[in-house]
Amino acid sequence: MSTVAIFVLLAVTSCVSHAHYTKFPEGFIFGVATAAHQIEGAWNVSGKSENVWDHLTHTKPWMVADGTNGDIACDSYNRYMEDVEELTNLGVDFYRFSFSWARLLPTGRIDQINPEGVQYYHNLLDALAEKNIEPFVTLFHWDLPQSLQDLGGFANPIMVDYFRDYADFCFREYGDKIKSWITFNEPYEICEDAYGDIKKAPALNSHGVGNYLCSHNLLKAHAEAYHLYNETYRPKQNGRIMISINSIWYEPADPNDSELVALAEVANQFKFGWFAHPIFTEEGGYPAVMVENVAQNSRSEGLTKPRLEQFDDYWIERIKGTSDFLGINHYTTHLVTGPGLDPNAKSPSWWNDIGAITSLEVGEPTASTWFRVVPTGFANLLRWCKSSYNNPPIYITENGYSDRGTLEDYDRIKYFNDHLSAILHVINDDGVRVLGYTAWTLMDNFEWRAGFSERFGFYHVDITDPARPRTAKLSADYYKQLTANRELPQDERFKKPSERRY
Ligand code: GBH
Repeated sequence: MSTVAIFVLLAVTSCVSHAHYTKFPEGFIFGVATAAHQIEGAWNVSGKSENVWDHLTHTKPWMVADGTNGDIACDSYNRYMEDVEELTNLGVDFYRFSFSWARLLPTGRIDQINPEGVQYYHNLLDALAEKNIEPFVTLFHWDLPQSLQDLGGFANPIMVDYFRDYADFCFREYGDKIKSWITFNEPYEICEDAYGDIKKAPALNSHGVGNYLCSHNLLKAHAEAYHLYNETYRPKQNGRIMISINSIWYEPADPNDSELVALAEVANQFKFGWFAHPIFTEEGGYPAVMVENVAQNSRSEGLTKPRLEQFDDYWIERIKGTSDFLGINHYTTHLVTGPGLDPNAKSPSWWNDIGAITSLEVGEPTASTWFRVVPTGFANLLRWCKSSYNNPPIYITENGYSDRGTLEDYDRIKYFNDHLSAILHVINDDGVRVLGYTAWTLMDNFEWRAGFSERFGFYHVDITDPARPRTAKLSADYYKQLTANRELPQDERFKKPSERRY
């Protein structure tokens, strides 16, 4: 073979293996997300009752890094027309936002409906319709009415009924305006961070116990809402309904170490599989390794029954297949470095039930301690979802980057670009069915226990000013160009000055 031929061959193969995709497929949709408690404010006006985040931030203000809370937040309750203007500027196809349960149903039950709260979401939906922005509505993004928490919240099986009633109300009231529903945002974060730990409200710290009670009831509540929609509302309203599961993706620190590879798989089953396996597999129920590990640990703790109860056949069948799409929230990847008990883990706990040591020593840091930038992990997660869950249709329902709020947010742009590029790769090279992408988030907002100290927005929000002025960051321009051309923006001005070619 001549030198020229070899050169051509190399060029072609390298082209194939490192293809640089920029264009999104026909029909791929782009959106942006927020959550009620993080943006609305108006925490105690117009009939809204107290939710678990109001309660936590008012009774234990020191639990939020900068002492802020959601009392006013971005004031979206009063300024939703500004939100819509920003969405219009970004050129998004859809807006993912959440309903505040305590604003719609102040008792948490359907015995009291708050007309002002109901009107608020109608106004927002109508304003979106006017701009041709499709709503994707999350029913539950962490802000449980405190009165239901006082009954045990998701640790109490009655929540299955209460959540179904709340969903029923929302489908009936808004179903002709909303074609895309998300039941729960990040069930892991609800159950593990809020019931099993103190990372989220109500911060119960019932490690290894409350977290598993929660998952049991939450999965049933999700399934009941799905069936209700599917049987009663879908025939008339013609929409779709899904769940959004967050992944911290676990990679083995050494991909050639088979023990670490197996352990990372266990960690992914505990993290993502905990909620995905019951819904998205043929087999249904919790992942086998989870059931086994918890049963074994529970026995050695002297318990008479496992801390994680198994679903019976009725519930296995009832929960299976209850999501039209796999909704994935993704931010970061952690490394599994070895077997053993994490010295910081409580006992018993979800962590100890996994039995792995992890590390964050990978990728560039962000403003959040839990968060490093690892786009390759995102691609691996998506391929794993394809193979683990029989190639489901996928929506990325959150993905975004935290800094301290700079307007020239080149690192955020790079994060979006690298993660969008990972999506194009897995679509084109691996046949993963990603249908849409949601950036987190429209504007800097109340980042839970981090308050306003970590900022994820396309728009900067000045929280020292009562008017909450919003200023577009450079990333807003980037996203606008992306949605306009449906391809990765090539403009040099989106690169750091030092990295520009001219
Ligand atoms: C999402 O959660 C949420 O859906 C969204 O509301 C949020 O604003 C966004 O991400 C950005 O964080 O106590 O330091 O260990 C993402 C997953 C999991 C991120 C728990 C923060 C714990 C922080 N979250 N995590 S820490």
